Parts: sequence; structure tokens; C-alpha cells
Amino acid sequence: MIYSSYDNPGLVKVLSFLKSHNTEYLSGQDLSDVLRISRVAVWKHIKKIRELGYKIESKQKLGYRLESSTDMLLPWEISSGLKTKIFGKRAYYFDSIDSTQNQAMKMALDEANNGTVIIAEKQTDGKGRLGRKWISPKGGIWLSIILHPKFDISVITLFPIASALALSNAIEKTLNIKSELKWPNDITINGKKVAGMLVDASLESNKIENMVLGVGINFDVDVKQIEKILRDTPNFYGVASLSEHNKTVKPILLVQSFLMELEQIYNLLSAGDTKKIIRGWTKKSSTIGQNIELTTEDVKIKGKAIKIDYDGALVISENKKNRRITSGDITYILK
Ligand code: BT5
Repeated sequence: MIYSSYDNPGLVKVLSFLKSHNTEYLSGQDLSDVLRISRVAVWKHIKKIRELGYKIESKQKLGYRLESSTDMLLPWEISSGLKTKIFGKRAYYFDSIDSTQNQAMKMALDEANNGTVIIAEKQTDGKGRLGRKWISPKGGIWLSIILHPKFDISVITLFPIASALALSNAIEKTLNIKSELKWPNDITINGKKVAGMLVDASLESNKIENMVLGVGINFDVDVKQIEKILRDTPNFYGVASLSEHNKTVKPILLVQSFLMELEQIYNLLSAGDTKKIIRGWTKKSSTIGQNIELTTEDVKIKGKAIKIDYDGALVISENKKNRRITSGDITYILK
């Protein structure tokens, strides 16, 4: 099942009208008259809206009333009332997909898709960095955003770090949950991973042609089950789910808040204002000041994490010498 922002204009019209009049009952005839569609069409749309998980009460002689919204992250729910200029104005929803990242990368060539969101209920082949697996059952938020950035290639490595800050801010604002940022791209709660970021970019002659940000958020997942699958995988250090801390907020609110925070941070990056991002990240970071062991594809370094640089590189003091590292995984050495 796939839905896009362009599908179902009739359904969206009926739904919007029900939403804006949810304190009263509207008869099929009212809806047909106001929206200028046949009564049969109204009935078909109501049936479909219900199938999508919205609760609609119907009373004889009175008509229909929208009781509650759906939990599905449908395109029109993402864009509805979204206060961004570009991000999330277009969206595609998949009930199941191999990886939203693969799909987004295919669509990224088209400049018109700048800001488009691909979101899935579950992924059958979710990807982490360096070809790793990302476990993506139903209950999580798995999305990719297509971007045609204007910022300089020298700060591209800061982008996933900045995105993690945006998501952590959104989690705090909508769910009132405090999270930590673990270099490079992880978000943790009490030291366990609740979200991860991944950037795939297409570069040409030292310019960013297009870029896809992949974001995996454990919104309401079975932590124990995922931990069982992951125990022996690289960069595994425990799994957290937002639902362990707050069960009352709908996932759509987090998605929208994230898109707003991300657009703001993206605008800062585009304006070259990286200092604000670095300050914000450092404040929420669990990494800076820690004794760490950092593993990259070819080296292992032990030292103290000092700061992140203008491009997101981690500066580590090793035997009193500072080293700049741009990628890798870290573990904290607790003394
Ligand atoms: C990441 O990689 O953290 C990037 C995750 C990006 C996932 C999103 S979902 C939407 C989009 N579409 C995709 O196909 N991917 C993106 P990395 O830092 O390399 O971490 C990978 C490691 O995290 C794995 O080796 C596991 O140990 C662990 N892991 C896998 N699934 C997890 C989960 N659901 N929760 C917590 N940890 C997980």
C-alpha cells in the first residue's frame, strides 16, 4: 500500500471538513452539498477513511463525526498544518518497503523532490551506516528526506550531527523526554540507542548534487525483541523506545516537530552559522569530556573526547596530542 500527497484529493477534502467540524455531526447530504461531490462518493470516502484507522462516529438522522485521528503517518497528515517552507510538503507513505533510503535515493535526482519525505510503517531491509542492518518493525518511525542542499561540501559531515540535534529537540518539545547525543549520529536515553541517522550523498566535482537523510526512531517498539536480534552487531549498546517514557503523544506530532526543527537547523547550516549548531549539540552531548575508545575502519584510538570541530569531526586528546576524527564508532570507558 502506497499513498502520496497527490492521491485521494476527494478523501482529503472530506477528511479536512470532518476535522474542522469535529464537534458536530454532518450528514452525507451536507458533505455532498458543501464539497460538491455525490453522496455515493461521500460514502466511499468515509468507508476508506475508516479503513485508514480514523474513528468516525455515525448517528442515524444526524450524520458523521470524526472522533479520533489515525496512527498511520499518512502524507496529508504530515503536511497538514506543517509550518515549514520545504521539508515535508510532499510525502510518500509505504506500509512496507525494503528501505526508505533506497526509495529516496532513486527519487533524489529530481530537483522537484527537494524536501520530500519517504516514510514507512516497517522496513524489510533497513540500513545503518557502513552496510549495517537497521531493525525496523511496525511501531517505529522510519523516514528519509530528500535534499538538494545549498551549503558547502566542507560541512556535509556536520549535517547528520545537526540532524540528531534537531530530533533531540523535537523529542523534548513534543514528548517532554530528555535525550543525549552520542557522537557521531546517535540519540540515546539513559545510554541506550533510541534513534540513528544516516546520510547518503551524491557528489559531483566537489559539489553536493543531492543528499538523503535517513532517520530511524524507536517510537513504540519491543526493545527486548530488538536487543535479542542485535546483541552481536557492530555499534550495539542497548535499545530504547520512546514509548517507555511517554505513551500519550501521537507519532505524527513528533514527525512534524522534527521537520520544523530540521528545517531551522538546515537553514543555519546554509547560512554558515555552524557555531550555534555545535554549541547546541555539545550541550546535549554525552560524549564530550568522556574517556572513549574510538574504532574506525582502520584504527583504534583511546583518549578523551575534547570537542567537535566546525565540520562535526571529533577532537580527541590521545597521549596529550589532539587528533581529529571524522567517522567511526565510540564506546565510553567508565573509570
Ligand atoms: C544508524 O547506523 O544508526 C543509522 C540508522 C538509520 C535508519 C534509518 S530508518 C529510515 C532510513 N531507511 C533506512 O534503510 N535507514 C534509515 P549505525 O550508527 O551504523 O548503527 C547501526 C547499529 O545500530 C546496528 O549495527 C545495530 O547494532 C544498531 N541497531 C540496529 N537497529 C536498531 C534499532 N532499531 N534500535 C537501536 N539500535 C539499532
